[in-house]
Amino acid sequence: MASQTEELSQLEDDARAAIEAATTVQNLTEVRAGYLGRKGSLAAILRGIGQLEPAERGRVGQSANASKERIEAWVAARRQALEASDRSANLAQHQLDTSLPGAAGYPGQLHPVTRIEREIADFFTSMGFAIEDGPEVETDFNNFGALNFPDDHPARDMQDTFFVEGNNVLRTHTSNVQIRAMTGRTPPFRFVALGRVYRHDLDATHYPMFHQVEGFMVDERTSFGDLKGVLYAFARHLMGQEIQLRFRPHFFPFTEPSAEMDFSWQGGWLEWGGCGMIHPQVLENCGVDSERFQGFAFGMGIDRSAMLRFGIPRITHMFDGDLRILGQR
Ligand code: FA5
Repeated sequence: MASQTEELSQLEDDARAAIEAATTVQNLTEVRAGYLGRKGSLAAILRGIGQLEPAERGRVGQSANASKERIEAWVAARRQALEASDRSANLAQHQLDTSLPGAAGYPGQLHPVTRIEREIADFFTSMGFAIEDGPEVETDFNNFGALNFPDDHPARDMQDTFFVEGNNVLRTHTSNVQIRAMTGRTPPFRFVALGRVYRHDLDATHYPMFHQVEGFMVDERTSFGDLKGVLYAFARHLMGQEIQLRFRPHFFPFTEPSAEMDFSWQGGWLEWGGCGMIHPQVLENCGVDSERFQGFAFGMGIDRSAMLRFGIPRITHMFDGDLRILGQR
């Protein structure tokens, strides 16, 4: 009996020293296994209990259990101490310097087309034009018929139309707003309409979805001179005083006479838009007395104005989502 008790006491002393000496949690786990594991020193002592007098067995067993509990308690305390010091070492190593500046965010900004659109709206409202709106899915009548495009007239081919269900189209120009705004109203009035339009078209200066600004004014003494004055002022406001401009005669079924306007671009000319005096038949289609009133109208490409302003060589660049283009100031 005495020898087992001594053995246990020696084992506890050794275990305690080994536990205190453990420097890592892994190390501690190995030490614990050496004393308390199935093949450990305590198990070896317990295996010897069978040879003792029956009276002794209980007492030695109890002492062994008490030793085991003490050793477990020292292991748990040491583990806690080691884990805490691991955590502090970790924190010290990966210290967070809260005084450092944060990562720079990418500031959002408006699309070049939106910026030009807002400038255009400001310019025309300052000249007394009111802003009108119209739908992008439009009836064939408002997009073509009321604008004097006969049903089978080849002029409809001028605009590569996307047809949608029913007798509808994706509007090919903002001129549909002329019909909507004039019908039921009595002149004088001046309107601008800005928005998306769609055509089956794609190259460096054409895109299937693009933007136009439509402007029109109807009064008793409106002339082609007024139209030219407004367009020159508009172009210079948008593209600078130095911009070179030219008018060319053209044909549109809804204006008479009609013209196209170009601006200087990469050593040549780029078509900016169409214009003319509103055809008397279009005025009549909207219930406006064409004997008494005349009007002018124009429809200019906004995307092309943005290309000029921001030096963008291809229209597709504006819709590719490339931040080098979109991030320009
Ligand atoms: C028209 O759309 C007429 N509705 C303009 C008009 C209005 C004339 C009122 C008379 C009175 P046009 O098809 O030429 O016209 O287009 C006008 C402008 O839109 C073009 O000069 C060009 O700047 C722009 N544009 C036309 N197609 C595209 C396209 N696929 N991509 C980008 N811009 C385009």
